[in-house]
Amino acid sequence: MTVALIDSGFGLLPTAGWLRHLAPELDLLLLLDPEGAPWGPRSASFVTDRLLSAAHLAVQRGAEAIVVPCNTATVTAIDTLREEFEARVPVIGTVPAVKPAAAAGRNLAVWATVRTTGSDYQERLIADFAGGRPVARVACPGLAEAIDHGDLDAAAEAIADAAGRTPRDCDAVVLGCTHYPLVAPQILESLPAGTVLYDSAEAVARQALRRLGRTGPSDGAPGSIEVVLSGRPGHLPAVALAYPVGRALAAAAP
Ligand code: DGN
Repeated sequence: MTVALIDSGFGLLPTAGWLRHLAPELDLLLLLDPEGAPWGPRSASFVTDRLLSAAHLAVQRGAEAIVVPCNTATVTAIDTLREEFEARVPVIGTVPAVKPAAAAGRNLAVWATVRTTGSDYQERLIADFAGGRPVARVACPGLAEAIDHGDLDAAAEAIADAAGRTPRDCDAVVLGCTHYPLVAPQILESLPAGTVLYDSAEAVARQALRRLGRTGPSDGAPGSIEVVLSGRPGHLPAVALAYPVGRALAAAAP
């Protein structure tokens, strides 16, 4: 069974890592869009077009579920994607983990791309789940791009800038962009000691397995990992190896 994961870039790696960990027998089709990245600062129609064309390719290649480990794409176009595909395959999106962070009674900041930060979707999420607590919205321009380029100096600059705009009384930061867990240690270093990070990767992987009816223990031989880059077959780009989950997935790819 093939599960497709679609993101502009390496943000799909943490969710792919969880799927591999929880259900190693699944075949994973990783669709990255280096030609169109970054999606965070783009228009809604641009992001929607890139997402739909990747999803069409995924279904042509036999994907039996479409996972979108990308908050930007989800808040922009998940309804359109569902209208087009949900009758054929389950479609699983990703939104910032505001709900579990607020349920833990924390003072939150949500770090995300410019598009997610300005979205009505994120505002509804906060209104519905933050229980009236103040939530700081912190856009992190440049951070996802720096991660995709393996440019840890540029990432450090973007992180320091976002940390400087995060209120000091926040004791939890929700990583509302799937790229950011790849630099979680650097983010934690930039924040006051004791700050807790929340991300959605494990929950999204578990939701995908539930939608596929796979709730029991895994069995069978490890599945394949295939990479497609903006419509062309490819390998996981070498800079993915800058991140532990990238190295693990590259090593697991047959
Ligand atoms: N990984 C995407 C997200 O979760 O919003 C953002 C990617 C980007 O291209 N900026």
